[in-house]
Order: sequence, then structure tokens, then C-alpha cells
Amino acid sequence: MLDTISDRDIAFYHRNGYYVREGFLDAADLEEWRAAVDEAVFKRTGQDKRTMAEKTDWEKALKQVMNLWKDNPPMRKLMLDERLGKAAARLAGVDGIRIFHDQALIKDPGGRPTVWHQDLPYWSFTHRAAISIWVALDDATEENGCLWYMPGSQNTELGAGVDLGKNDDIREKVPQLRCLSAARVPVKAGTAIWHNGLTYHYAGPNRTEKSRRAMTCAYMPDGAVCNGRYHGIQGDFKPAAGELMDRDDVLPLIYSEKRVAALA
Ligand SMILES: O=C(O)CCC(=O)C(=O)O
Repeated sequence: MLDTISDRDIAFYHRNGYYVREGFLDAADLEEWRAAVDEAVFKRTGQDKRTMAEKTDWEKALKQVMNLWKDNPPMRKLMLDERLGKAAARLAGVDGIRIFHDQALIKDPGGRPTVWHQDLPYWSFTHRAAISIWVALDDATEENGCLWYMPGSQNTELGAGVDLGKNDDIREKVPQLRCLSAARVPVKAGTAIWHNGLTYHYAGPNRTEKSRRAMTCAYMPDGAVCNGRYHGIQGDFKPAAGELMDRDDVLPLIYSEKRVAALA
């Protein structure tokens, strides 16, 4: 795994709101991630025999399979890897990283676009350093739904969550975005992309005959507090607004600089 993050990488991330690392997974890693994700997704969704036409508009954009770390040992090993936490902590500029939730995001053939959105409005904590990783398990191209970003949009305000099943014009809704351009980010399988929770991003439709697979994880800086909302991944963990989001069985701390220093 090519997980070392340099000062230059950090500068790119903070300037643009995202950062791309080609070759993050080597061939052996990629094989392991693909096998683990395919098996875990099949276990959860294999019984769903609906055609694309029978799905909701949001489901037509993505098959979204969440928190595989919780009930699937191979996925747990991959997602709780301290190296992922350390890379996210370095880029975000925080001491500790917790998993908020992981999710496999599969754009099947005929899949609709993933509309422009920020991630943070959907979460139960609000923190400018929130960060996600998106790992391509297939080459992601303009034809099958690669990601697009609006560089600099991480400096805009926290917006209202958009309806992910609708294809509204985001620049109509968020005037601050009108002066920003969009960057297309096609990547090879095994590439990792990190983006900030406020960065607006999009993925096109899948016009090919094959699924576009990605494994992703949303991270929460350690020490973040609840914003008063509740997210389904929390289960019976229902902190009040302002209370620490620190339950390790729900939001595992996968990296802490302090913890590393204490062990040294
Ligand atoms: O994979 C996609 O199509 C969208 C990814 C995304 O929205 C995310 O990782 O936050």
C-alpha cells in the first residue's frame, strides 16, 4: 500500500479539497480488496433480484452497502487498517481518526449519475476536517462514472443536503459555486482519492456493460461532537447535541497520533 503522505500531498489536498494517489493498492492488495468487497456486497444484496428499472432513483445511481467492517471479518481487517487512518489524519491535519461509516459504492450498468453534493450535511457530526477515502476497484472512466470535483468548494459553507435521487442544477441552488469549475478525475483501479466533507463532488452515469466498483470510508476526526442529528449507523448510540461521538464499538478509532506517541 502506497500510504505515505508528503507535505506536498497535504498542500494539494488543502488547496483543492481532494487528493489523488495512483497505485495506492498494489496488484495483490487490489485482488484482496476486490474479493473481500465482492463477497461482502453479495452477502448483503445477493437476494435483491430487482432490475435497474424497478429501483428508486437514488438506488439507480448507486448500490450503497454500508458498514461492512461491522459484520464481515475480511472487510473489518481492511477498514480498520491503521495505515488508512494515518493517511487520513495527515491529510486532514487531525490527531485521531474514527470510522464514521464505510460503504461499497457500486455503479451498475445503466446507473444514473451521482448528483453534485457535499457529504457532511448527511452526517451526525459537523467538522471542517471531515474526510473520506474512495478507492477505485475498477478503472473509473468518463464512460462508467468516474468522480468529478469542484476544486476550492471545500471552502464554501455547509449546504443543505441535496436530494440524491434528483438531478437538480447545483449551481442554481448554491450561488457560491458559480465561479468554480469542475475537474474530471478518471483513475485506474487501485487509486485512492480522499476528499473533504465539504467538497462538492459528482459521478457520471455508467454507460458501459460492467459495474464500476469503489470501496469508500467516511472518517470522523476524533473529538468530534454530535450535531443533534442521528445517523442510522449509530444503532443504539444516541448522544445529545454537543456530546462526544466516542463509542469505539460504533465509531472505531483506527489511528491516533497521541496513542502512537504513548506507545513509543
Ligand atoms: O461513487 C460515487 O459515485 C459517489 C461517491 C461519493 O459520493 C462519495 O464517496 O462521497
